[in-house]
Amino acid sequence: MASSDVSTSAMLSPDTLAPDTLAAAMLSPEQIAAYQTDGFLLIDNAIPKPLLEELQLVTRQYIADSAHVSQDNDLYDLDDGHCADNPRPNRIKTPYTQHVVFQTLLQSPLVITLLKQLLGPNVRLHNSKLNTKAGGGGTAVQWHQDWGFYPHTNDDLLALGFMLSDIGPDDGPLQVVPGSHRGPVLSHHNEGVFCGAIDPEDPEAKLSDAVSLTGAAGAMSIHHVRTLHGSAPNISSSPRLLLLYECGAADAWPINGNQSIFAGMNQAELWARMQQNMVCGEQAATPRLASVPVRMPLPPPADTSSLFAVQKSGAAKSAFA
Ligand SMILES: O=C(O)CCC(=O)C(=O)O
Repeated sequence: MASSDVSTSAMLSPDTLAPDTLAAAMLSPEQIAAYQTDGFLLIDNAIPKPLLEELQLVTRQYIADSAHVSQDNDLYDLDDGHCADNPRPNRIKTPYTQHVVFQTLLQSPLVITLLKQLLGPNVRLHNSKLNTKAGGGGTAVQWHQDWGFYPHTNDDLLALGFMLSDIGPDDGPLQVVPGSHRGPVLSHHNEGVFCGAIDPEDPEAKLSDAVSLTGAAGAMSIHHVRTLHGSAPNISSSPRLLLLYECGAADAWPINGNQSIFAGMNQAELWARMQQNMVCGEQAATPRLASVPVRMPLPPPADTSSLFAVQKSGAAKSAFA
C-alpha cells in the first residue's frame, strides 16, 4: 500500500500532537525507578485518539491487503493457515519504512520525550515491527531476550510496544519476567545452534514470575533489551495488534555483524543508515563500550528471515500449548 492511499496522516504532524501527548510522556521518578528495577513499564492512554484511529485504519488495510500474498516477503510474515479468504499475517515488517503514520508516532513529542528520559539525548531506531497475531490461535512468540538477537556495545536499548487493539489475557499479550534484564543473558541455543528462544526449563528463567502486559488500545509498554519476554497464541477471535519500535542510545553499536539489520551494507551505506535512523540527537563515531554479557546469535539456524523463522527453523522449545 502506498502511503498516499491513507487518509489523514498529513493532518497529524508531530507538532499538532504535542498538547495531547506531553503529559503522558513525562515519566515520574517512580516510573523511571520502576523501569530500572523491573525492566518494563506499562502506560495507559499513550496514543492520542485521532492518531490511534489512523494507525488502526492503516493496519487493518495492511492485514486485508495480505490476502494477495501467499508467502513471506519483505512486507509480511504469514501465519499457518493464511490464505486469500482468511488473511492471517503474523507481522507487518518495518512499518516505519512502509507508511508515514508510523513515522508520525515515533517522531511525536510523546515518543521523543520518553526516549530521551530513558536513553539520553541521542537515540537511534534499531528496527520496527507490527505484530498482528491473528485471532483463533495466532502464533506464540517463544521466550527470549532481544539482546540474544542483537547484542550491542552497551545495553541502553529498549522496545516501545504500542497496543493498537485492546489486549486482554486471551489475546496473547506480551509477558515479561520482572528484573530479568539485570540477570544473565540466557542461552538461546538448541543443540549448538541459535534458535532465538531460551529453554523454558532453564532454572535461571524464572518464568513463573512473569506478568502479562494487558491494556486498552492506545496503551503502551516499554521493555529493556535484556528483559525476558514472550507471548502465547491468540485464542480470542480478533487480531492482537502490537506495534514495536526497538530503539537504543546512539552510542550503542551493533556487534553481530552480518546478522544485524545492517547486514550486507558497505561502510558508507552503514553510516547513512545510522544517520537516517536517528530519532533525536546525533550519531557519533564513538561507540560506548560497557561491561555487558554477550552470547552471539551464532551459528545461525537455517532460516534467519524473521524471529518466527529463527524460532521455527532453529527448533526452539515451546513454552506455550
Ligand atoms: O508480539 C509479541 O508478542 C512479542 C514480540 C517480540 O518479542 C518480538 O517481536 O521480538
